[in-house]
Amino acid sequence: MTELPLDTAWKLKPRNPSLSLQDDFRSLDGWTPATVPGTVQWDLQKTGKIEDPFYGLNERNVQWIGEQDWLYSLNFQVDEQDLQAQHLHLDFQGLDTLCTVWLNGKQLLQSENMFVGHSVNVRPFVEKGQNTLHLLFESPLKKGKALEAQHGKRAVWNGNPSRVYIRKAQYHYGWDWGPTLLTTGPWQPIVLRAFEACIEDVHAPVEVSPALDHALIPVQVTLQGNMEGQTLRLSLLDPDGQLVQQQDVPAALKNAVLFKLENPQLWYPNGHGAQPLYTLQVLLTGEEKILSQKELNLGMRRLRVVQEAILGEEGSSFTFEINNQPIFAGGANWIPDDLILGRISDDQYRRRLTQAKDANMNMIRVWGGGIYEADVFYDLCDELGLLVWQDFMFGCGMYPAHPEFQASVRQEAEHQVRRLRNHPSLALWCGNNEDYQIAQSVGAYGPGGDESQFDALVIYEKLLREVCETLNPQTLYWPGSPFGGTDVYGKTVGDRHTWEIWHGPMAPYQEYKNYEGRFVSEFGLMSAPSLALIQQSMPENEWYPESETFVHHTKATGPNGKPDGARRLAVYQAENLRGHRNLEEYVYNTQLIQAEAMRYAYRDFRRRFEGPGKYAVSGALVWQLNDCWPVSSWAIIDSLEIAKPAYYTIKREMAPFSVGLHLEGPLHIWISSSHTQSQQAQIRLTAYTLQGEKTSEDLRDVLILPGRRTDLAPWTVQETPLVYFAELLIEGQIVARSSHFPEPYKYHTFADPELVVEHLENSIKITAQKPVKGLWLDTRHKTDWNDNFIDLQPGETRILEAPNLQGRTLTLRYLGADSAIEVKPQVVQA
Ligand code: BMA
Repeated sequence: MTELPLDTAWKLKPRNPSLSLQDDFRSLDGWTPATVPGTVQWDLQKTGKIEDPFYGLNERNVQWIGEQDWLYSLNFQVDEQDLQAQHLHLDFQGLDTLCTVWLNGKQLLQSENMFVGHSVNVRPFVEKGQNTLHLLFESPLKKGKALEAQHGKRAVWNGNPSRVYIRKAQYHYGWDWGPTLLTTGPWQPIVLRAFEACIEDVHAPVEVSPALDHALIPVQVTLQGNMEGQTLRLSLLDPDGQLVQQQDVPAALKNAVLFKLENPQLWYPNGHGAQPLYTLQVLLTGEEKILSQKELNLGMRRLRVVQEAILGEEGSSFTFEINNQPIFAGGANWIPDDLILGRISDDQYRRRLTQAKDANMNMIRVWGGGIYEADVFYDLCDELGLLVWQDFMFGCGMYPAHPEFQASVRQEAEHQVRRLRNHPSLALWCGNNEDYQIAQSVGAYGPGGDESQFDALVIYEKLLREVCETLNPQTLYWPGSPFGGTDVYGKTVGDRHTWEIWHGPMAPYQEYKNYEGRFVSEFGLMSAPSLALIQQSMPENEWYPESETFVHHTKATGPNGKPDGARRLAVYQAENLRGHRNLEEYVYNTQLIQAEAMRYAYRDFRRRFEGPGKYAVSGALVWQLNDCWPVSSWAIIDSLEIAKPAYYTIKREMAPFSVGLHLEGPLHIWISSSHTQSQQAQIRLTAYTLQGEKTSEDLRDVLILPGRRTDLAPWTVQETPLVYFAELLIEGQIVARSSHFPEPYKYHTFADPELVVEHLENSIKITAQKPVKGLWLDTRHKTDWNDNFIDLQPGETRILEAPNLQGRTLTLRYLGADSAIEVKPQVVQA
């Protein structure tokens, strides 16, 4: 097989409607060089024809691009040898979105779905020597509106409502954390493929026995072309690359084999064990030469989603069980890491997913308003132990279900399920994001709802289910997120999005425990991005939270469609903190509030993972891990890749051992563990006045039970208000910490902590004399701290490490500080 990527010498231009299409392609005017794969927006930016849409208010000036049609053109050469191959295909791996393709004047393809790849037999059209490809991309907005006029306007949350008619990443239409940028172009490679015979697809659904002592690996290979006299060689390599099994079969007779592995090395999610990956190599050979090959990484794991009764409670659990071990799925929702998709490098994917892993996360939800992610994303999830909750790409809308639409969705689903089904990280397929909620809100679902108004029900409950159950029956199909019970907002069955905090009634974030679900697949609280990002993405005269540009970079809107991000943030700030005096303090305050909210959320949700028979809450996925541009949002990592304080809070709450404290009368204390063994430990409790005088201390022995919560007897200390610290010790070493400062913070004046700070080469050493909360170190760059946003007790010294401090000056701030403190690098004499 030879592959010729058509990735150079392309040109593009806006369609000139005053010319016929043919004349427009023929005319020499207006063309500029184009990158393929790529998009119009990115090319125009690179060539200086538009300004960076992410800077300042520039987004407003580039809307015309999505409202207009575009042409792409390429001349390419085909030589005699390629022409002699039995099969000649042109593969369009992804076209964004409404695209008609002509080769040498003959129409090859009309594509209306960004999530589908096409492989077209071009043998009848290709000529020796020069060939010409013409692509017309029509405006998704114009086409969507035309379909809307034909089929009716539909309810949506976020973006132009015509989006539901177009199979394009829905966040491109604008979201409550993203700009509107209707990208256009061949966003995935275009490749000319010449072959005699080739491997189209390999499916290897691993089945690990209930006793975990062996695995069956049936392998099914889909072939194309002439198989006479050709051989398929299937090799299974262990995680060290050693060949463990091999089978040769004549390709014309057989395309399936079964491997059986005794005592397989088991794959576990992050924090629960290792991620050994076996390799399956498939070779198609004929006449001593390799015609085609494919390689898959396989993980040996037994995965189930258990829904069973909960002792003394209503409804049923929703627990991921891996290798017979129930786990608390702690993680995050993922949105595309950029709006310009082609810009996301493999390394960027690695950095972002590594951040998730380093925060002790074990699950990522690929949210339905984005894209089915790049292959590298899932490879990394396999490698890093991040389970994937995979939505189908429908979000916050009343989608249509007319026959052409369903046909397109079926093609998309089949394509994507085939592509992703072999990944060990793939844990669940999910029909959509919040479409059952919007249906319930318009009276088409839920108690008293008229389901005849819910057209897309046939997609979520029939079409997608059928595709998954046919192509990937090993993975659970779940119709929506959220879904379960008769009321989609119910708390006792299935998964739930908890937005009573932030949205809806704007309940205090201290109340997450009142809004739990069996699996909380969304919840979050907004904050500003890093100061560095604000300064990089706005002109200096706009560096204040009330500026037009700042508001433009806060996309949250209320039910009336008007911006409401700053307003809601102001309420949470006013309830908890004293006011900010400058932008830097504003950033800190909003980020502190977000971090505190996440402490309550993860801690209280995990607390309800109580043990066998009582997995009352089995998952917590924060909305959202990442951002796609510079914005105030719910993200815990901003688009400069800088982790916010909430990131470190989540890391602590999701650690293998975490300590929970709640002051409800006495101090309630518990430990959550994800270890599989019991552990003898000690817990040291200390209480101080706000001025830092120690009032009580207690040291207790505790046997921590595995994979669940262990409660300790409550601690009663008389004086109030007090600051409490808890340290969990194993053989004298602190393995987890927790603290409780009196709330609301705004009522209390905290003593000056009298910090002593040393900036060493790759670490910062800090000693406090008084209790200090929320101590935050900011280098204005992405810095991979082992810990940050910490609380210290009087006399305590902590060393925070980061491999990439590089002698950077940093600023330090804590709750109640009058101003930020600058810490310069210094060499400390030994
Ligand atoms: C969730 C998501 C998104 C949205 C977020 C914040 O429910 O599914 O649609 O961005 O809320 O409002």
